[in-house]
Formats: sequence, structure tokens, C-alpha cells
Amino acid sequence: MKNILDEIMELKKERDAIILAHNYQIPEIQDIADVVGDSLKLSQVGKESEQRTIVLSGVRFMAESAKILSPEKTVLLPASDAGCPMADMIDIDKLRAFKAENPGVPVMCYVNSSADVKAESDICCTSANALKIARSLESDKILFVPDKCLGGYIAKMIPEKEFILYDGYCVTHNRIKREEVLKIRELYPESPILVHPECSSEIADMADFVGSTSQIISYAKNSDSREIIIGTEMGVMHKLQNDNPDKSFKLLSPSLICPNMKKTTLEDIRDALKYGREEIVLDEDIRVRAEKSLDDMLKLS
Ligand code: CIZ
Ligand code: SF4
Repeated sequence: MKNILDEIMELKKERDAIILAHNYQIPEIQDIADVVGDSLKLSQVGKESEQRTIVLSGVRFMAESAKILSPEKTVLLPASDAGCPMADMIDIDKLRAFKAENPGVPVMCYVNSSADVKAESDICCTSANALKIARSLESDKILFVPDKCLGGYIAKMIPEKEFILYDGYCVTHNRIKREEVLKIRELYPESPILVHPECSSEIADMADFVGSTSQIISYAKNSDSREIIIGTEMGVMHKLQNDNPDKSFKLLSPSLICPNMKKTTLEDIRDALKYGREEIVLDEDIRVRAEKSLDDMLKLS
């Protein structure tokens, strides 16, 4: 019987595919991926790649973003039930109602959202570029969807603008409890605590650094501390530990596991390549409008 890794490599060649994995994917997948990164990096690499097929190991909105930016390529989502509960907290009708309550205000939309929500928004952002995008908008009033935590964080950092926040949030990052932060501070008083802006403002306010996964990874690399506390989904621990064998990383809370990010297995990657599934198909009108929101973001990133 053939080893699954050999099978994946063979099928990858046959299909002329590139495998892109999010920082929150399981270690085995990160190890076989061509590129591992945050959604900003994955969307840029996907768009620039020469391969005909993109296998996006992550959750649905990430595969949709790849398809929005590369309509001529086949984009495959290996675990078709891997969604993002935060992205599902808003849909087109809820967004239209939110806009109707705040007429004329531009909508900035976190990439953790469906293609139709992106299509109905003015510009997208990721957690890595949200501050830059918000600052670049002319309007001094911005509707931010769907993450009230990331939105609240940028509102605090840009007090000269008014942000009207939609009521969505990440169920995983919002599980961190204040007591867990206090306890870890007591155990490791010298260690910096790095958290993701999807955490609640209470937790973000207690941290030493707030940033996206890519920003957490580069902060950790440049830090003089030998022991670092990580407050984001546990998948990043793999890269952190690989990149910094001389440092030790502790997860801020054992609850930092996103079940959707853990749905994809090596078998799913093989089957995606073998059977061409699940192929992402988007309505062309929605795709073109969503592309504008993503392209405008990429130009400013
Ligand atoms: O932007 C992304 O990829 C997400 C969902 C998290 C992060 O900060 O990288
Ligand atoms: Fe969605 Fe949170 Fe999971 Fe990211 S970690 S996919 S925001 S539920």
C-alpha cells in the first residue's frame, strides 16, 4: 500500500495543484503544505500561483476568497463541512438591514465572511491589515462586520473615527477567561502574553501584545523572552515551536481549539486531489463584486 504522503505528492503533480494551509491547521497538514500562513498571505499566494488548482486547507471563507481572486483556477476545499461560526453570524439580509439602519456609511468587512457579504461590502480586511485599511478610508464613520472584537480593537486604536460594530464574534477566542490570564501571569510573570484581536476586549486589554497570527509569529521570533504565552488558536504553536527551537511556548487556555480548523485530515487532502472535491463554485456577479472588496484591500496591504 502506498504511503499517504507519496499519494498526495503524486496526485498534486497530476492535478497541477498547490496546497495552501492556514496557520490553524493540524501539524501533519502544515508539514506537507506548499505554503502555510494567515488568510492575507494565502489569498496573495493563491492569486499569484502558477498551478491550475488550489487546495485550500482551512475553512470555507478562505477557499471562497481564493476562488474570488482566481476565477480561472479550480479551488478545492478538502473538508466541505469546515465553516466559521463567526462568518455565519451575518448573511446578506442581516448586512442589508445593518446598512439600512446606518445609511451612507461605508462597510468594512473582515475576511471571515461569506462571498455574498464581501460582495455587499465596500472593502475587506484581515486581522493583519485592519488598522491600515481603516485608517486609509476617507470616511470618519465605518460600519464594521462581523467581528465586534476586532472592530472594537481597531476602534480603540483609531479614536478619531467612529466605528459601528455588528454583533458577531469568534466562539473559540471568546472562550478565554480573565482568571486564566491572571493565573498564567502569576505562574510566568516574566513572559509576554500575545493574543489575537478576536479575543474579547477584556482579554486584549490584559495582554502585552495584540496581533494577527502572522504578527504573533514575527513578534515571537524577535522577542528576547525565552518563554512566551500564546492567546490564539493552538494550531500556531507548531510553527512557533519549529521556528524557535530555543524558546518555549505556552497556550493561554486549553480551550483555544477551533473544531472547524481541525476538521481537515491528510485523507481529506488526498481525496480532494483524487476526486476534485469540494470544488468551490460562485455566482459570477457575486464573485466580481466580492473581488473588488478584496482587491481594494490587497492594493492597500
Ligand atoms: O486572518 C487570518 O488568517 C485569521 C483567521 C487569523 C489570523 O490572524 O491569521
Ligand atoms: Fe472562525 Fe474563530 Fe474558528 Fe477562526 S478560530 S475559523 S474566526 S471560529
